[in-house]
Amino acid sequence: MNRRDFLKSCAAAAKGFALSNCAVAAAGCISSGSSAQGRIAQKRPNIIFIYIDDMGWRDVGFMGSQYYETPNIDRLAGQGMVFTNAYANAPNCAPSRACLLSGQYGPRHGVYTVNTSSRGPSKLRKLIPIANTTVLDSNIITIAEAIKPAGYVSASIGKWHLGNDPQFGPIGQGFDVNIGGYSAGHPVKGYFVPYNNPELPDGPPGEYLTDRLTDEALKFIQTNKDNPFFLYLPHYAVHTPLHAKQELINKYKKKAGSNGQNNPKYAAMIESTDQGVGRIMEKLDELGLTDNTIVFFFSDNGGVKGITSNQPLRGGKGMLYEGGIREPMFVRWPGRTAPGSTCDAPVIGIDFYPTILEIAGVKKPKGHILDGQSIVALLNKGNSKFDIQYSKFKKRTIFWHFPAYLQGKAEGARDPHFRTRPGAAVRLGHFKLIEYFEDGALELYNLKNDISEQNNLAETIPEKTAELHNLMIAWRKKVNAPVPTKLNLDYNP
Ligand SMILES: [Ca+2]
Repeated sequence: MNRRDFLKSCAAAAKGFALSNCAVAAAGCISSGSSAQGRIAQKRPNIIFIYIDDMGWRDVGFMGSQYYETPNIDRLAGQGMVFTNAYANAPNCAPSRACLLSGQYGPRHGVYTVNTSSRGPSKLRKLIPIANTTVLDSNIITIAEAIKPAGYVSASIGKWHLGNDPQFGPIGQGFDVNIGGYSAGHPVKGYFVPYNNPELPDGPPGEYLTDRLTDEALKFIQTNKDNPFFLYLPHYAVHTPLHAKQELINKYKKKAGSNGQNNPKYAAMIESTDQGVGRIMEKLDELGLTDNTIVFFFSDNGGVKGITSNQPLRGGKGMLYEGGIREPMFVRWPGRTAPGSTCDAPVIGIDFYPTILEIAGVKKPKGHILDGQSIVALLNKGNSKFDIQYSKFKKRTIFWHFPAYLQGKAEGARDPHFRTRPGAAVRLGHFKLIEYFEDGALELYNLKNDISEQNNLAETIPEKTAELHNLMIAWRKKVNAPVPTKLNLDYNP
């Protein structure tokens, strides 16, 4: 079923006809036209997905930062379950978002990187990389479209980075509200008014973008307090440019750095983001929505080397090493996630789509491929399904496919010219294999005792290397993942 047919069948369901394709689990699936319907619909939990841009694994207090101050985020994390092995689907922005919103691995939609896949000096690129797609195909049924038949009103407030409305922006992709989302991957004029954002009218002089997005989120929650809502809140923060409020910058200038984290402007941006999270939680409390609202917290790729430190992880944004893809992540679901609980099972961006479907009580849209798995059964350790699911997640393979060049010199990278050359990665259990397409080189790491990926075991444990490489090759076949093989005639290192 394509997207148009899916939406048509949902419209039919809304009128009370064939419900099967939309899988409405209970009555009251369409948002409240009356207070009685509203009460029924409110049984479905609200979903808030806080998605920080470029935030590294250790950039929050609950993950051990001693420099950045995130008391609100930490409190929220402490009321939920923290996932210590959570991954972005890619080491940079657009592909991670495309995977999250579609529930599909990169080769299904072709969004592999940001802008062109041919970044960096041509003479240093041995291969012609796979062409990149910069918009998410509008025929793909996004999370917002999938849960709409259950009565969810959805908003995307913040960065989109996958094309423009009316077709490829949030509205084109099924959100009811779009505030600030278009093709840009960062605030083009900066974080203070004027924003020059076609989807965000400027506020008063001095207004700060992170605060404004929080204000908009509060308004959306207030407006939709009586019906189930899905608030996708992809903050522009903490992506560059590093613009922050002066009083916060001054505060961090006086504070000693720790563990390689010492940038006052970046710290100030993180604190403004944290204040926004605090205000959203206050709003939920004020409206009595806390118990019926599930909050996700996640980032789209690793912290940027030179701005923050991802220690003890190797590398940062743009790399397939852990520093580029491992993210701070938690879920708070009152009554479900035990306060202070943690989970070390690897989870990845494509898992959120099926997770949100399960929360919303909606079946997978017919014909839509989902590459991830719902993490709902992992959220409650007392759940009878927990042990089975936990063991499944610990044993499953997850993949990254990055057939593109990302320029830039950065500590932790494999070579001095590129953060990443075309390559791929797979994780199974504690082992992770990285393959480089230019020369076929393989790196195998045991993350259990080498989280910093310093000890390449590819030749020490050839049978494990072969096992993971074969899994990667089989997966590429399954998802039609293109591998660059054409030589670049300009290559002259
Ligand atoms: Ca990013």
